[in-house]
Amino acid sequence: MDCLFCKIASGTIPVKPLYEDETVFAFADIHPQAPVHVLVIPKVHVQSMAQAGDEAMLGHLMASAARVAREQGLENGYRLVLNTGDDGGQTVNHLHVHVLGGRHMTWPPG
Ligand code: IU
Repeated sequence: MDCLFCKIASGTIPVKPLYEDETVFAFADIHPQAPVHVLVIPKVHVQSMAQAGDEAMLGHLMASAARVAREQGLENGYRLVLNTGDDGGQTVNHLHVHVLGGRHMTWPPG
């Protein structure tokens, strides 16, 4: 499958891991929107939350995002974002959690 994030997760495209275990991979976003901007992805290909049915995988993905936030020193808070589909602003069709922090976030999102 021609999926950029699958290639990153498998090491076909070498990217420095900020966290990695058997099922997830975390790396710095190439266009950071905050002082800390990390993407946490499942190693298995899932297009988006709309296709995600594996609750154990989703639970581990979210726990890993919180772990990354902790390890990045975001003790003052952070934002987790899962853009889903066209209206959600998703541009890469491999499920990913944005971990954003290091500045105060505003609401509503754009
Ligand atoms: P989105 O939620 O699908 O819009 O987020 C995709 C993110 O992937 C976005 O923040 C990009 O900057 C990021 N990204 C990346 O880190 N490396 C890449 O090679 C590509 C996109 I293409």
